[in-house]
Amino acid sequence: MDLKKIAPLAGVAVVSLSLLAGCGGSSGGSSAPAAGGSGGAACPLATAADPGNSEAPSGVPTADKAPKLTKTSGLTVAFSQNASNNPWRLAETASMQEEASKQGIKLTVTDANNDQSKQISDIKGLIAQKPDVLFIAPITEQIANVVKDAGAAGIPVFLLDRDVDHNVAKPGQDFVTVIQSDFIQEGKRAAVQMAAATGGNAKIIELEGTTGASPAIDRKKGFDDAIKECSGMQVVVSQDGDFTRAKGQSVAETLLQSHPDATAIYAHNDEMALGAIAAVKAIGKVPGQDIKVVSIDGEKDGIKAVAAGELYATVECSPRFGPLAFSTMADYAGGKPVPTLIVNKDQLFTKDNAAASVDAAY
Ligand code: GYE
Repeated sequence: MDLKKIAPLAGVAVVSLSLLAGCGGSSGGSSAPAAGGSGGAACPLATAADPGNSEAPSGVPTADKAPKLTKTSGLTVAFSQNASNNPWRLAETASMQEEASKQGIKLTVTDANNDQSKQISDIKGLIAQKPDVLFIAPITEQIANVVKDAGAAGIPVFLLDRDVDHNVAKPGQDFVTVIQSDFIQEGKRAAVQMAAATGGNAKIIELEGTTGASPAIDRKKGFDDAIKECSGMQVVVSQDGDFTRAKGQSVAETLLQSHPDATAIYAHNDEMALGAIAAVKAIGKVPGQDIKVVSIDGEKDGIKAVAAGELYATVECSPRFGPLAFSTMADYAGGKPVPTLIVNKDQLFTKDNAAASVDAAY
């Protein structure tokens, strides 16, 4: 959630939104004692506690100008999913379907196969069907125009897990709200784990999520900004791995070759981290020892890799949107004020809780 993207509606002071900048939690790193490895500069992050979730955003406007939802029963609801190529996406779709069926709501789901132009045509097709409500998990911020089209057609749109460009589609106006994790904070939490893993001395390969996707933009910002506190930590190269295991593996293979001095990998999701771990093994190095890996999501295979010591930590980003998505929709239908930004709370998986967390994971 980048401050720049929060379009202040109707005179809401930007200053009140500055709490969103990702400095939440109880214990930051700045007052922690200096650490640092062999001869490296002091790195306060290396001994900092997990900063935890950011504070709940305050001063967020409510969705007053978006299309209204007056129907409370017999709703037709559609969900434009951007891909089904990883456990996270499958868990999100399943969570939406479970909640819809619990409530006796028929949910139409489209799958864009990780293709932006397909998602745009999927949404155009759904607009033509005139559903009462449209949930969208945007592939990138660039699909804002078609989000705006849905709003202009009078359909209340709820964005799930990723945002769109607010210069084009205005929250609370063109769409009702976006429900997501605080990705900047996730990047910051990952940075603290990386500093702990490496003693604050690391040459890092960064595997970015899909270019233009809001979690890729914000996870990069949160991490890169946080490690500025530690001169011994540098991102030596950063490249798009498209949030997939296969691309994560092939990009990591190339970057490990071109940067043989790399000692760590920060991946914007577990799938890319798991691909990267395979790439590390392929060059005869030991993940968790020669190359420390940190990522985000908390999928089952990721948590297993933490338990096995191959992944140092994974910051949770929950895909289980169903209950909150449908309760937010019900609030909106019932005329309750709905904020234009709703932020999930997430935990952290480390070697201390990984084994015990595997069974409940997706
Ligand atoms: O981390 C990733 C998925 O948008 C928050 O997208 C989501 C991200 C999630 O493909 O694994």
